[in-house]
Amino acid sequence: MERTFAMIKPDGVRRGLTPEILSRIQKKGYRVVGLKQMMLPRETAEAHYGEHKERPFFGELVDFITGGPVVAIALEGENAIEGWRAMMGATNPANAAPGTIRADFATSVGENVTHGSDSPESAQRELALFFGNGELL
Ligand code: ABT
Ligand code: MG
Repeated sequence: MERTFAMIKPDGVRRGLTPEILSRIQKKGYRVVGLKQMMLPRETAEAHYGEHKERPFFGELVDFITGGPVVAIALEGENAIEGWRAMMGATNPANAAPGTIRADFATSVGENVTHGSDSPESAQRELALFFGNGELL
């Protein structure tokens, strides 16, 4: 069993995709062990995307992710980190495989509907950033 951090980004929430995405998670069989809709404080967003601090798109990225409510989700399941990334598809929707969330719904690299941790280290770091002690089942 593995845990990962998933997030529905502001574009996904704004477009009413939350039920569709939760439905896909449920059909896949992952257990939702944490769930909340929230506005991201700027400090949390900057910490979350810390690895991209020096990239030219960092400011835009933080503006986007703090620009509306997100849905933070903690998932548990076998191979959940890779499995959830596979369900999302490639970062750039133009390269995302058919049937993935990004192929079906994302409009651009910057607004790509969902997030998923990319390694066990990221998953642990991001779960701790978004969920406090006692918030996870
Ligand atoms: P995240 O789930 O947001 O981390 O996306 P993913 O891991 O698939 O992709 P990475 B490489 O981590 O991108 C993080 C965010 O930065 C955006 N981005 C990325 C750009 O806007 N331009 C770029 O050239 C690149 C490489 C896409 C991701 N986010 N959002 N939202
Ligand atoms: Mg990433």
